[in-house]
Amino acid sequence: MTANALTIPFERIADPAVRAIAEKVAAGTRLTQADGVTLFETPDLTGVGVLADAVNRARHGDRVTFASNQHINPTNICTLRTTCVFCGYARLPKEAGAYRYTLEQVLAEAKTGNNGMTREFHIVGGLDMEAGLEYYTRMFRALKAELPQVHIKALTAVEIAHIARIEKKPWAEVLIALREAGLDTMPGGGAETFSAAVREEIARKKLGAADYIGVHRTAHQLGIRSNSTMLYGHVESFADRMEHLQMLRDLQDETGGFLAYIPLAYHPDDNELGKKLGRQGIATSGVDDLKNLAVGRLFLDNFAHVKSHWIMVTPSLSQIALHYGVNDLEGTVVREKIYHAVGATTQQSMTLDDLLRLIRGAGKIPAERDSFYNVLRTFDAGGQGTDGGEALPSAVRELPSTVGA
Ligand code: V47
Ligand code: SF4
Repeated sequence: MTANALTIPFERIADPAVRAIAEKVAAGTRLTQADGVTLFETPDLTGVGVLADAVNRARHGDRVTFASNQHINPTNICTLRTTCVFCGYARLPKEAGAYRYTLEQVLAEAKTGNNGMTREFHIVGGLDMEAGLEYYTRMFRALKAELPQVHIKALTAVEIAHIARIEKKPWAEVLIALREAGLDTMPGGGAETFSAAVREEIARKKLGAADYIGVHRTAHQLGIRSNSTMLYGHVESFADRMEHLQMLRDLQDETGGFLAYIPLAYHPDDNELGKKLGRQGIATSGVDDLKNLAVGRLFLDNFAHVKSHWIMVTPSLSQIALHYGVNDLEGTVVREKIYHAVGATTQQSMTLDDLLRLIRGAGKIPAERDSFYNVLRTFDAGGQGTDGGEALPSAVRELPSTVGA
């Protein structure tokens, strides 16, 4: 789905090693893991950026999409609370601050966000022994009964494997039951960094890389599409990052089931790993954030969408990232909890006006999308949405300018 011809401004690439990679991109040759390491190592950030931008423009032109979504975190109780040392969100069952929403609480929260205009619920939580298949199937059925138009993107591969273990059922059976109850797609969380040595250090006991890939493969085979992530900026090496991206690219070659890639910047506050690394208050660098997005765009040549998560890297950096290969922004998220538990100081939601200003400020054209990345409406310079060709529900035509809480 190429929108434009690929035009690489070679004259803006200073480092000969990056130029050599640009030649490969121009020739349609796939990048290797070693190429990815070179892109991470080079001081030529601009060179990496213009290359990723050229590839992104060829696919998407100047269009930048976003979705109107709402995060719901139904439980923070998690059996891995003491071994995922980078996580500040989880609690043990009897620990202060532990919570598990009742069905009524989930429904109440679902109805509060976005003035009723939410198109997607993003539902993730801890590995809670009391939150099995019944807890989630009842939740999804009730959400679909109350808000049938809302897409349910829920449960990471790690949560699916946890439910399967509790229920003593294969992953496929769990996924089929959840889909029957209303699950539409899966988020990409839980991947962290796939390297076994890194996992041993930051996420001991967590589902391993092969099983993370295995759950996504099973979902894709059942027709359930999913996202993919990588947590970066902790103890991993550039080679670890590239091994991770290789596994994602390989599965995408096999199934084509991934919708998007979202690199997640590690936040060091209020978690054991941040203390151990002496990194309290020191988040990832802007250069590394941009490199992760750009390398994702260049190496994952079989992924259509690369998303920047403004909650994690700030809206300002996400805006700049629109010139480093990014074509999608995490949307009008309502009440994000997970990153705010570990030091994210960004706001917890963004209004539609703010999002439009941010995208236009980068010289791009904002467009609202659905959860499968179909464009619903494109915004012209005057701020009004124009239909993307499909019939839109009347509620969308009347979307208020403030969609955040
Ligand atoms: O897997 C936990 C990350 C993830 C920290 O699929 C942390 O559309 C940084 O995956 N610093 C869950 N990150 C969230 C997630 C996600 C987010 C937005 C969109 C999508 C999508 C998926 O949050 C976890 C973990 O990698 N996380 N702790 C931390 N200290
Ligand atoms: Fe639990 Fe996920 Fe936090 Fe690990 S990252 S402790 S699995 S909530």
